[in-house]
Amino acid sequence: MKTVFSEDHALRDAKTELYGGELVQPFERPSRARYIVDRLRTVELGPILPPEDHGMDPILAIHDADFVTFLQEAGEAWAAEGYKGEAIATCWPARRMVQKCPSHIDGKLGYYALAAETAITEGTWKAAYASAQVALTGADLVRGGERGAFALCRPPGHHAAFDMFGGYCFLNNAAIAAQSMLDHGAKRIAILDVDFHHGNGTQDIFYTRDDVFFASLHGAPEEAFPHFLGYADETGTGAGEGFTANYPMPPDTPFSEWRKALASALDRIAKYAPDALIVSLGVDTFETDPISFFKLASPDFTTYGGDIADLGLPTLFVMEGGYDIDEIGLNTVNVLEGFVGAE
Ligand code: OKP
Ligand code: ZN
Repeated sequence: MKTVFSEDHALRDAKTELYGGELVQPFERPSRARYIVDRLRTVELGPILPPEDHGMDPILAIHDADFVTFLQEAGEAWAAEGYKGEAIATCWPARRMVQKCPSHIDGKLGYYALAAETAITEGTWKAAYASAQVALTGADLVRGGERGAFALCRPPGHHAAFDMFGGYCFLNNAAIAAQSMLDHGAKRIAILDVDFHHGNGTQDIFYTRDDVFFASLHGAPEEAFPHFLGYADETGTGAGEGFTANYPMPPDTPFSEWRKALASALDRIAKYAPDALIVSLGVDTFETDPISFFKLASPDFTTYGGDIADLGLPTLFVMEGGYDIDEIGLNTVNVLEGFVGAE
């Protein structure tokens, strides 16, 4: 299987994340990608290719232009304010307040942020742009006839919506890849989100549409970030009614239970009969992930890679989360090896 990867990911290197009331080293850090690349090389999964530049159009096909401009300029505007730390949101247009974008950087951050943990820093835009290009190049590979491909995206994307960033995400790489496939002739695309966290951004982007089926397996919103989306009764609206499927699960969910939810999601996807599948691949379902609460073991990742392969669809894996960094290479590549081994 081919991997697409950009060294520009390393430009996303925030020093701080607001966590537990402290500013800590971000869980989402450059070494995550390095460990995955190391493992890809160790098992010789296949060539690792740089992305091709697809420009801004496919990004603007998914995201609000003013939001994208904000992402490009926020770091600078924050520094110009004379603030000493990294740019984080501290106020929001909450219930019964005006949903209008202010001009001050503090207001802009609150307007476009869905959470406060994610700082925008100097190199963030360049890394997010490269990450989207990695996903687009992966989409090209699958469109060009590859049975499977791996877009090693970093930063991740599934929390990013039309005009919101947060949860370590800025641009929605999986959504950008899906739209690119549709714009090149696909009729229907399915997105399967197996990251521990609900893919709120992806769901929101396609919620009213019937040309993208979205299924997510995740920690229940009562207990897990992003807390305000991902309930089982969210199934789509308008033309999109019935084209979203959510599988929220409680703390300590073991692989046996998780796999039942996967089987149900795969069954729904098979019935949808998409032209291709995009997997939002997060391995934070791992039993020792520091910020998550499912109980998958390393061999389980191989097993479910095989389950996904059994669908028989052209499949693009797009990297999302996973924070037990010592094991992130093993767990991620296990999924890909499970997929390849079942072909
Ligand atoms: C990004 B991805 C837990 C706080 C969670 C944000 C997590 C973002 C996850 N106490 N903070 O989906 O892996
Ligand atoms: Zn996650």
